[in-house]
Amino acid sequence: MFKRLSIIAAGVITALTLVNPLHAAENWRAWNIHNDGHPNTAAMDRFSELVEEATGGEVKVEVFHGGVLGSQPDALEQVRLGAIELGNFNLGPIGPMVKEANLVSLPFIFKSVPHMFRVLEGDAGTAIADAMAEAGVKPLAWVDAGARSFYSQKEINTPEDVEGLKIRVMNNNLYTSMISAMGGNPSPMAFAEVQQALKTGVVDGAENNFPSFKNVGHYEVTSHYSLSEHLIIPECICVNTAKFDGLSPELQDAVRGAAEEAALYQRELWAVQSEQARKDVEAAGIKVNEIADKGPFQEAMVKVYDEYLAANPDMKELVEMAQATE
Ligand code: GTR
Repeated sequence: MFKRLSIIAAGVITALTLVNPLHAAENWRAWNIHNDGHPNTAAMDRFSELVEEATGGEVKVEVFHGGVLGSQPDALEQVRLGAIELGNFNLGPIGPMVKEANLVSLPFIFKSVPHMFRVLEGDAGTAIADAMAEAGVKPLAWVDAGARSFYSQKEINTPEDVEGLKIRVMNNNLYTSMISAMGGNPSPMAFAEVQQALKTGVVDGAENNFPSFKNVGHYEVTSHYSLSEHLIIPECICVNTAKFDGLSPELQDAVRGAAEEAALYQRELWAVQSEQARKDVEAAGIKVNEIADKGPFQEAMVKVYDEYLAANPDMKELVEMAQATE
């Protein structure tokens, strides 16, 4: 009896599979930490449209904005495990799970955003992408996140100005070392908690780019943004490796193409909107100060590099590759 039923069931499933060309439709969920008004939110929405178009609806991506699917480290773990398929991730919190990705979290490793992209497009970028894919978080395209600078109630011009300040950092030991090397007190914390922590004085300052500084209201609870530009950290549109590898080669190309196009769109939006975010926070009363000489900040980081490379000698090659990239 059971055997007959299962033969019938198998027959029905086979028939459905043949008749229904949509049997393989993939419905993917994507994590995005940002809200409306941030360039990455618009770019991720565009990505979702592009994927649907390019795959003829065989792959659909629903983007969840505002970090509602969890904090960044949690969401990364979920993508790694395949519980969430995709995300727009910052490479900072990827460092603790993928050693190679930590290259981008070394302060002042990149001379500029274009330099950062040139490194990513070279062998160092390939090594990072391969290691990420191996860990289950495969980058489909790289996204701009500008440079990160300090903000607090105090103008910062030298590393000594950071001394004694409690500064929120993302979850990565390189950032705690970076703040400690300036005599500050690092406080790793989820992005969603930072505004309240700044407001109540749990931390004295934080560091980020202009769009994030503006989008989640950090500028409402600080007064100075000091252009230290100590970190230039790229972001990715990243997918669970197994899910991506499970697609046909045609669908893989379509999804990758959509991510590349969305990333180019993001870079255009970023250029315009990060300028605008700066103007907006200045109009709201934030004092933005240039730092004439970043040399002392870079000198303070020598210790961070030395300790990091002593503990991770296998990262020397990637560091040298980045430094040798024109
Ligand atoms: C933003 C970045 C987010 C998140 C955040 C943070 O600039 O886009 O992914 O990393 O910074 O500071 O936690």
